Amino acid sequence: MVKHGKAIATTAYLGLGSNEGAREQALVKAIGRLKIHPEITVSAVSPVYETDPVGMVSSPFLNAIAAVTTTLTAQQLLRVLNDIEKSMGRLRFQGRNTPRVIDLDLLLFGETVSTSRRLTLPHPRMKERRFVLIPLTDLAPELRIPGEDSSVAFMAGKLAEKYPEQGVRLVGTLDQKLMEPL
Ligand code: PH2
Ligand code: MG
Ligand code: MG
Repeated sequence: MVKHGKAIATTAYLGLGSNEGAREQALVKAIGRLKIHPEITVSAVSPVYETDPVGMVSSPFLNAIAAVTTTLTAQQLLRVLNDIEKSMGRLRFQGRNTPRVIDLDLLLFGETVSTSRRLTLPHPRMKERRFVLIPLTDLAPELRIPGEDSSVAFMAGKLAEKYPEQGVRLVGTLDQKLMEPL
């Protein structure tokens, strides 16, 4: 977005998931593709967790969260995420909740609250997902999701009681792998 010649940067949080193939490599590759985008800066990447599938039957996921700043609009950023998914072999026609080499979800875009056919912000299911709120807490414990009264750290704690079946196990960080050439 360009206003009066100055680019306005927004902080966005992205959910990364993989439950098929070389899962960790897929996360690293996706982050690499975000990093090389001229209008996206990856400011932080959470630790990686292995998580039990929620709402689908599959082998476990690896999940992480990336914080980015971007001068793109939310719609443009979503388009970039979908393009990266496609470039990494994600097949859209397989439909919702099928195994995927990479899933990139736009969770939060600044304070934006919106409902459109293609994009709902904040992400409508993030509040019910330990695999989202736990890594998000690692990055920004005091963050408040627009429309919520409590911090993501507090909400993540509540989910442990509500959904004990949503197993989330810390694997480690991608720091070393993210420094290697693409
Ligand atoms: N993504 C889904 C549905 N279920 N479960 C886990 N553990 N991790 C995910 O990333 C995930 C899921 C839809 O995108
Ligand atoms: Mg998803
Ligand atoms: Mg998705």
